[in-house]
Amino acid sequence: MVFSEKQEELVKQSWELMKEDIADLSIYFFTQTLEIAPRAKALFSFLKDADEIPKNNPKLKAHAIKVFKMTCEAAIQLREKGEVVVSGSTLKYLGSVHVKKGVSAPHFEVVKEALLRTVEKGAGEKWCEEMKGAWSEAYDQLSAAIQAEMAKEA
Ligand code: HEM
Ligand code: ISQ
Repeated sequence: MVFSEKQEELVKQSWELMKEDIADLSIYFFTQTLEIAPRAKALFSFLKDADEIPKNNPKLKAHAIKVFKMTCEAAIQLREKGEVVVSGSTLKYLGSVHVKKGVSAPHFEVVKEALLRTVEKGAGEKWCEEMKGAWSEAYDQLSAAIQAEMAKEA
C-alpha cells in the first residue's frame, strides 16, 4: 500500500492538535484501553495496584506519548520508505518488554481501537475517515514489526 503525503500530513496535523491536551488524552487512552479490555490493567506496573486510573502519573503520560510518537514516526517512514523500520535495539527492547509482560496479538487490536478513539477525541472537528485510515495503517505496520520481534523472542 502506498502511503501518501496527504496521509502523513493528516497524522502529523492531528498529533500537533493532540499535544495541546496530551495530559488528559493520555488518561483517555488508558481509560479506553481498559474499557475494552478490563483485564489488561494488571499488565501495567503503574496501574495494577490502583483502584482507578491515576490522573497525575508521569509514567502513564510518558508511556502514552511514546505510543503516539512511535505511530507518527511510522507514518513518516511509510511515506518516505514505504515501510516501517524500527531501529534494531529499540525493536528488540520492545519485543522483549511485551513478551515479558504477557502481551498477546488480540491486545494489539484493543490498543488500536483505543488509539483511534483517542485521536478522534484529540482531533475534534478535524477528525475524518481519511485521518482514521492513515493512523490505522501506520499503527498496523508498527504493530506488525513489534509482533514479529515478539515471535522471535518467544
Ligand atoms: C511497554 C510501546 C502495544 C502493553 C511499552 C513501552 C513502549 C511501548 C515504548 C516501554 C516503555 C518503557 O519501558 O520505556 C508500544 C507500542 C505498541 C504497544 C508502540 C503498539 C504498536 C502494546 C500492547 C499492550 C502493551 C498491545 C497490551 C495491552 C505494555 C505494557 C508495558 C509496555 C504492559 C510495560 C508497562 C510497565 O512499565 O508496566 N510499550 N506498546 N503494549 N507496553 Fe506497549
Ligand atoms: C501500550 N504500551 C505502552 C503504553 C500504552 C498506553 C496505553 C495503551 C497501550 C499501551
